[in-house]
Amino acid sequence: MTTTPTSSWTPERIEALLALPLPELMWQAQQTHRAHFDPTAVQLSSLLSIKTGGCPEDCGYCPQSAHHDVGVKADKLMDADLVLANAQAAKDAGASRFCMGAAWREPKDRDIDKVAAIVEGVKAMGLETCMTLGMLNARQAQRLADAGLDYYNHNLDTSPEFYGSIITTRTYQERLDTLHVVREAGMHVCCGGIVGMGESRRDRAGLLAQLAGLDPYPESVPINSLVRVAGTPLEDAPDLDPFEFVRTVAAARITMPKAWVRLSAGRKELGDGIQALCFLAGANSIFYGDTLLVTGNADVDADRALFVRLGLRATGQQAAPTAMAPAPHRVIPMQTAH
Ligand code: SAM
Ligand code: DTB
Ligand code: SF4
Repeated sequence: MTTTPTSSWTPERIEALLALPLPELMWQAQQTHRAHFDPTAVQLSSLLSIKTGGCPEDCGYCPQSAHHDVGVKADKLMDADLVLANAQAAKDAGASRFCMGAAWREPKDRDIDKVAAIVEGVKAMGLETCMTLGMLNARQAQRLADAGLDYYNHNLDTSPEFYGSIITTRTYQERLDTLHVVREAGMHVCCGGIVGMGESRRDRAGLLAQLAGLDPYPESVPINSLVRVAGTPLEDAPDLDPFEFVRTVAAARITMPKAWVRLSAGRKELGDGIQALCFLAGANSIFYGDTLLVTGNADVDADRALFVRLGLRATGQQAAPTAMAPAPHRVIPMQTAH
C-alpha cells in the first residue's frame, strides 16, 4: 500500500473545495448527498468501550493512552454478558449498529477468541456490528470477518504530513496496512479522522485525499471534532472556526458520495446550529448514547429534540422522530474523563 492518493481527489483539489464560498460548497454537497441518500434519514450507532485505558500508544488526543496523566483507570476486557446487555439497551433505544472499542495497540490472538464470541452474540440480536481494536494482522481480520463483524473502524486521523506530530508509536503505513487486511477479509471499512488538532486546512484536505483514495473508499467515514481532554498533549489545542468542521464534512460527502459520513466525537461542543449545518452538508450518521468511549456524548434528549426540530428521522425506524424509542442507558456506569 502507498500513502500516495490513488483517486483523482488530490489534496490540491480538495483544498480548493474547502476554500469555496460556503453556499457553493454546501450546494455541491447537498446535490451529491441527495443523489445517493434520503437527506432526512440519519443512521444511529451506539458506542461502548469494551476495554478501557492503559493503551501503550501515545496518540496525543487520546484520554486512554498510558502516556498521558488523565485519570482514566485501565480495565481488562469487559465480560461478554455485560457487553451484550449494553448492546440490547442500545438496540432498545433505536441504534442500528453497535460499535465496540478497545484501547489496544493490537489484540492478542486470545483476545480475538473472546471478541469473536461477542460479535456473534451482538449479531444474533439483529444489530450491525463494528469493532475498533487497533492494528490487525490478516489472520485476525479473517477471524473477525468469519464471526460476522460488519465494520472495522481504524482511523487515519489526519494527513500523512501532520500525523507525526500527533502519534509516534504507530506509523501511517501501519494504519494503511490494517485497512488493507480488513478490506481483504471482506469487512466494511470505517475510517476517518479528527478535526481541530492544530492542523491546517491543507492537512484536512490531505486526510480526505487519503480516505477518498482508498480503493474502494470507506463505507463509513467518522469525522471527529477533537475533544480536548485535560492531561493529554492536545488539551490546549487552538480553537478552530467551527465552519471549518462543516466544510470538512461537506468535502467528505463530495469526495466519498456513497459513504455514511458520521458526526462522531465533539458533537456536544459543536452545538445545535453547527450540527444542523453538518446534516445539510451531508452528514447522515451520529453516535447516539450517553458516552463515547470515556468522554461524554451529546445529550440523548437533546438529540431527540434536535431531530424533531430539524425534521430528521433515524434510519431503520418506521416511526416519526417523535416516536423514537427512549434514550439508551448504560447498563454499567462509564468512567468520565475530566
Ligand atoms: N485503539 C484503537 C485505535 O486507536 O485504533 C481504537 C480506539 S481509538 C479511541 C478510536 C478513535 O477515536 C481514534 O482513532 C480517534 O480518531 C478517536 N478519538 C480518540 N480520542 C479522541 C478525542 N479526544 N477527540 C476526538 N476523537 C478522538
Ligand atoms: C471514531 O472515529 N470515534 C469514536 C469511534 N471511532 C471509536 C471514538 C471517539 C472517542 C472520543 C474520546 C473518548 O471518549 O475516548
Ligand atoms: Fe490507544 Fe486508540 Fe487511544 Fe491511540 S487512540 S492511545 S491506539 S486507544
